[in-house]
Amino acid sequence: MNNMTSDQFMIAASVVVTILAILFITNLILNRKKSPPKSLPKESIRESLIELTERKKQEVPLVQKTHEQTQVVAPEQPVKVIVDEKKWFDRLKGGLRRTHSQIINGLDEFFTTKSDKVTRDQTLEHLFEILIQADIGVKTSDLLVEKVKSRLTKDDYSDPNKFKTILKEEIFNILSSTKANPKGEIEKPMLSLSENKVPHIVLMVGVNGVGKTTTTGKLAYKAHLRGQKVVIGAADTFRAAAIEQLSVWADRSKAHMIRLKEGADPASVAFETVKKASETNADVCLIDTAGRLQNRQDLMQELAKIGRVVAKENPDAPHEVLLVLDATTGQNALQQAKVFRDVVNITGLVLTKLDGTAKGGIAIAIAAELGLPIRYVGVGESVEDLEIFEAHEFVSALFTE
Ligand SMILES: Nc1nc2c(ncn2[C@@H]2O[C@H](COP(=O)(O)OP(=O)(O)O)[C@@H](O)[C@H]2O)c(=O)[nH]1
Ligand SMILES: [Mg+2]
Repeated sequence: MNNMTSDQFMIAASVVVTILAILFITNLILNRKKSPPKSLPKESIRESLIELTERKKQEVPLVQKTHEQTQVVAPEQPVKVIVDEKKWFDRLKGGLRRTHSQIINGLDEFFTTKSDKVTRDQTLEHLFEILIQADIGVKTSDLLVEKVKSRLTKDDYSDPNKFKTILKEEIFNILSSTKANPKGEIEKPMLSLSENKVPHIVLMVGVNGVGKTTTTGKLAYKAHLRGQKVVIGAADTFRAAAIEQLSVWADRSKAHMIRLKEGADPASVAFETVKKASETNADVCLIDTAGRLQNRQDLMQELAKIGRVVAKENPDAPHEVLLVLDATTGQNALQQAKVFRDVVNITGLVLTKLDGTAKGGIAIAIAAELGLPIRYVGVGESVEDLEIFEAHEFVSALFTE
């Protein structure tokens, strides 16, 4: 009896332990299902994104502090000229691949994984986050979200294609609203030169490393291919290597290049260049300037001086002042544009290195916030990787699979 009781006790104890274990495991599973997704509250995501965007603006110095800190391409690095037959649209599309992925794949992913419980406001909030991550900036992302919201019907909220179509149209509207330069002229820079504008004088400005010299070289080569006579000025006199880098392009473009010794006054180079262009009836005159200046005051003085001496030789000049911006610096490029705009009369922008970034949305922020026309976009180092910016082409390349 005693034995029986002991066995029964053992059986009862194991049953109790098993039941407790089952209850414990079930409780664990239920709790996990009930617990909310590990995400920040809505406001906090938005705030942290805004804070991150603001912080990034400050990451890259506006102007380089010292010349030793700078990285300029080595002159011995071969200049890529003709690579293959790939059409410009494919190059642009390839260059924008990462930005495309950021925006379009981001939207697709959201729509395929979102549950029915996601509200319309949450959907719009998610769109905002995607736009911010593509460096469209807080102001322009808000603007786009508002536009999208005002055009969507209730049923559209579960249709990613509706979002994409409206977004594409609104981005196109922003990018195409900056067509004319401040003088309202030169729709196609350097292609539609009028008789009284010859030589067409272009000043290239921007901080160090953004791609000024490369762009000057590419523009010179393109002008040469069109049969135009080009004179180039190496007004970045900080380093002999920078002058050599430009001379490689000048040789390829059969262009005459004005160079003075390292450390010479950049304004003297600019003056000689414009003079030479006039004397030799050149069609195009490109002046490459330095980006590594100590501070805003230096920048202002140097660019103002260059402007003055150029105007002395030709009162209409410079006909174009192209500010070169590196798309990989995102929001900082916007800051640079604001500073240069205060210093010099920028007529257009060149946005380089779109191939190296998922933040190509900066093009949209720049167009929306500054209203300055983007003249050229660069998607690589070879000459075919730079072309005239066309809003419809850019938007198609960005949205096409
Ligand atoms: N990936 C890529 N690199 C570029 C582009 N444009 C210029 N670069 C590179 O950026 C670096 C700096 O260019 P550089 O013309 O010397 O800049 P600068 O200091 O403004 O004159 C060089 O290595 C260029 O080859 C572009 O559109 N895409
Ligand atoms: Mg340079």
